[in-house]
Amino acid sequence: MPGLLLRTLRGENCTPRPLWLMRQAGRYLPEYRALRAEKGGFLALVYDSAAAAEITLQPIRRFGFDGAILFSDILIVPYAMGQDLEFLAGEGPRMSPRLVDTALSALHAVPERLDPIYETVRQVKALLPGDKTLLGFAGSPWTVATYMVNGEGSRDQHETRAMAYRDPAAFQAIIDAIVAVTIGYLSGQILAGAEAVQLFDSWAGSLAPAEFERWVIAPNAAIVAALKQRHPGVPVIGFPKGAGEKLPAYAIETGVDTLGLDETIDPLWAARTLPVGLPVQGNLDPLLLLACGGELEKQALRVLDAFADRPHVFNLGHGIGQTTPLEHVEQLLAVVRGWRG
Ligand code: 1CP
Repeated sequence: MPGLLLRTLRGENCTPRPLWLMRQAGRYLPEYRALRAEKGGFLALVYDSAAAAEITLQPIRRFGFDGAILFSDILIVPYAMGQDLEFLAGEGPRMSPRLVDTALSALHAVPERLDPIYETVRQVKALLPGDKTLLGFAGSPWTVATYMVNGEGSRDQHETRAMAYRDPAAFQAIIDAIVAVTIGYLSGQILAGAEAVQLFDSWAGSLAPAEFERWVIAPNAAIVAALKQRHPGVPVIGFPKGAGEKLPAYAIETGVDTLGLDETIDPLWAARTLPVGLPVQGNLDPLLLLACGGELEKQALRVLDAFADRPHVFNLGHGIGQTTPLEHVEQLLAVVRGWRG
């Protein structure tokens, strides 16, 4: 029988609630820091399939989470589209050439850069217990485009939003190219063993409503439709961070199976407003895992109670903080595992 997480993503209201944490494989884990120190930089880890598979499995072994998310990054797609990619310690990703000043057609695609990621998926799948769900992922086109255009992260995605207004045809071509590669990439992950996939749209919140329709909803809808055709029955989780009041339109128009909610969303508002029966994922503030104590339990229960009437995957509203004490994760697990509705 499929595990709790996969059943929930398929629309079953399961108790206890399945849980996993965004960025669950990473620097808050001593076993991750040890392997990273041994192997070198982040990209070296991603491209060492055995190491990446081990890192994917570390949080499952330690905490027994219901989902294992592939250890990789959303920027592997632009890397395969021909941009150079580096992760600078303490500063984050740098990509070149930047599409703000170089045409998309100047890039030479290197699709082989996706192959080691599929190998990681195969290795994890071979080792993962059958009641755990293997999650693949990709960035959503808008979020990936913000890095491709600007060459690095930015506070308000200024360069990319400006380009989309200034030259919508050129920007549409970038989005269309990312959509095409992302469909192939997620499909490849599914063929290699991913049982569900998540689309991370971390910067969806920076767009005005008409731009949100065009650059967030439309490309995600295209990806979901293509995946549904190729892999019916494989759930897609959409996580449009910062989408706020645009969430119902996003859920209905993209056709995602499960909607990821960030911590700025009031769970009671979401429970009232989102389509009846739509599975949701989220949305505890990751900062509460630093604070711990009574407030952690109270807020986790508030999230759990709010979504009692629909399928719910417990998660954070965004990635777990690097300095999170492991005991606090244990405390959260006990609260979620103990909840019976
Ligand atoms: O120094 C290190 O150890 C590298 C830090 C790191 C890690 C652990 C980066 C660099 N990426 C990752 C892994 C990662 N990234 C995963 C692995 C699986 C897991 O969740 O455990 C996933 C799903 C991502 C997704 C990702 N990468 C997103 C979307 C989610 C989010 O956090 O908003 C984004 C925006 C990125 C880009 C990226 N990669 C890395 C950094 C530091 C960033 C952010 C850059 C910025 O601030 O703009």
